[in-house]
Amino acid sequence: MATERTFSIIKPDATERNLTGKINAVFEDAGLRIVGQRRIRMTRAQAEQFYGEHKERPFFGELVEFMTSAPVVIQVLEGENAILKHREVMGATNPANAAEGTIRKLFAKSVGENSVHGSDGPEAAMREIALFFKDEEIVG
Ligand code: 3AN
Repeated sequence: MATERTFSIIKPDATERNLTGKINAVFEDAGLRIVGQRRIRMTRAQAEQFYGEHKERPFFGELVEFMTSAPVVIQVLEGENAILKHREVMGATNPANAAEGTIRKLFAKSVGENSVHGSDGPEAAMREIALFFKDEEIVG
């Protein structure tokens, strides 16, 4: 298995409820190392670009509003098989379908306000990391 990096966002519904530390503990307990991290207020332009693949979906406007409504914590996570491991600990997009013990089962409020984002594959991970981090901000 290869060491991988993936991109993570702790979303507004989670930062507003002071859940950053609890979510980071889940990542670290799963063997994911936080090698880059910054708290930002996402701009509308950043959110629209980041979620560009969903722009025709009915929830796009709501998603951009939500992601810009409060600070988010953007992260680069590193570890063996990090992309899949991260998706596993996040749980299903809709918390109603998320497995016991996953972050979305524990914390998500709804399918939209679902506490965390994680890249869905190696290409997305590279693209998403490059959108938000300079190389020197990632210290492995
Ligand atoms: P995931 O984040 O699990 O990869 P995607 O890529 O299908 O899920 O969706 C991206 C984001 O869009 C989700 N994290 C969620 O915030 C939002 N979203 C997805 N489906 C819906 C929906 N039916 N209603 C509202 N927001 C949604």
